[in-house]
Amino acid sequence: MTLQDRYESAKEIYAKYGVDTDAAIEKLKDIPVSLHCWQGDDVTGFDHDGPLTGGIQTTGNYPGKARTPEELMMDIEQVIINTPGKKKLNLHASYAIFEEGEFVDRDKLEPKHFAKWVEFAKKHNMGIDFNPTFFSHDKVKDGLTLSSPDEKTRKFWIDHGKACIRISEYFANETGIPCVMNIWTGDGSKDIPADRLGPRERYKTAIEEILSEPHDKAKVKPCVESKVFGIGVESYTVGSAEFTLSFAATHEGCLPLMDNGHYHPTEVVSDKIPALLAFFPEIALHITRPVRWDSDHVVLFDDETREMAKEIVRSDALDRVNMALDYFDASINRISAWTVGFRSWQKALLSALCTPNATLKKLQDENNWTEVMLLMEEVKMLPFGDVWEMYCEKCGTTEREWFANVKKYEQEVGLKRI
Ligand SMILES: [Mn+2]
Repeated sequence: MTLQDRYESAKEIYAKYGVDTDAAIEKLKDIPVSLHCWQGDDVTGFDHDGPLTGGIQTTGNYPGKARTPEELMMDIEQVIINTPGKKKLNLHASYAIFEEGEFVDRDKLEPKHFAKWVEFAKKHNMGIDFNPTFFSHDKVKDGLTLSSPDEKTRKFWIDHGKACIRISEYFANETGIPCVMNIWTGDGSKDIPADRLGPRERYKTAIEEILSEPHDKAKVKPCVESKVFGIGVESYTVGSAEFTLSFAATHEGCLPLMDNGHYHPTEVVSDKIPALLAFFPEIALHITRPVRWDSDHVVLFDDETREMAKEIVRSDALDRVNMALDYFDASINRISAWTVGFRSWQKALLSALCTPNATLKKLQDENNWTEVMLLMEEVKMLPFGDVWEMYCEKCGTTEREWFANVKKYEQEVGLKRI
């Protein structure tokens, strides 16, 4: 049986449930998902030699890590080839590219330091999202940046944030696509603080100062990302969930960003998505897979990933949720990790688009929970794999052969990086 035959059969089965698989495929093709550059080099970047700090950690030492901008771009191209779906490129400020012998600190970064990334993004028809990098730097003082009691430290990081606003606007101007700029810091303390309010008041003022940098709100979309705790920052996080959510709610144009690794293990972001959509015109997500903590495992096509995608689709909010991946695994082939994660989120979205959402909603409103359960279970057994394979083919990639490409690239390129 050819893929076309299998797809036609699947399409007929889905149609009986009121699902138009052709329409689902066409729709998903145009939905951008932001691909994070930092899976390729374990969040190292190009502007410093020190270790990764800020309460985050990569584990593993698989060979083939990208060491230069050129290598990282080559690797990203492999991910592009191996994955279906529209992409944006997600950069951290620490991935600035300097000319030979040139260096400026993060507070002095300029658009020109990202010109090569713009060229790369244009080559692949991608918009760019951006992140100031408030970690892995010697000006993180006593674990604090924007909330530091030291004015000089705070100013350095505020200036970094402002520089990033200017760079974000440059990305939007160059690509013609708005830039989502996310503010996350690992600010907090290992042990019980004596003052929880002071750092938060300083953090609030500092973010306000960053956002005071003139920018076109249609081009730059600033976000604030919360976190529950980090390694070495177990007792107190300045930018907690309540802090960032309240900040976004009270500052027009600022979006709340939820990272599903940044909550208590029994909390689910899938339930939080519609809660925020009831209030915010737009929200942002970092999609990851926490295993007991914010471990940033590779995203899989698992229950909570699917549930998050379902909530976005059911809420008819694909154009209101800025979706970005955020994970890094150094223990397995990095390009495979990148590819599996991106494909998993695509699968979750396509699967959500192939769910009889209108029927399920109607049953719920009629208080017919018996059939809600039955239909939800029934839908799980529909021939989704055939629809997925057709989607991959229509996007010019394959379900079955991509790993052969990864293995070949590893032999020819990755393993030679010693
Ligand atoms: Mn994140």
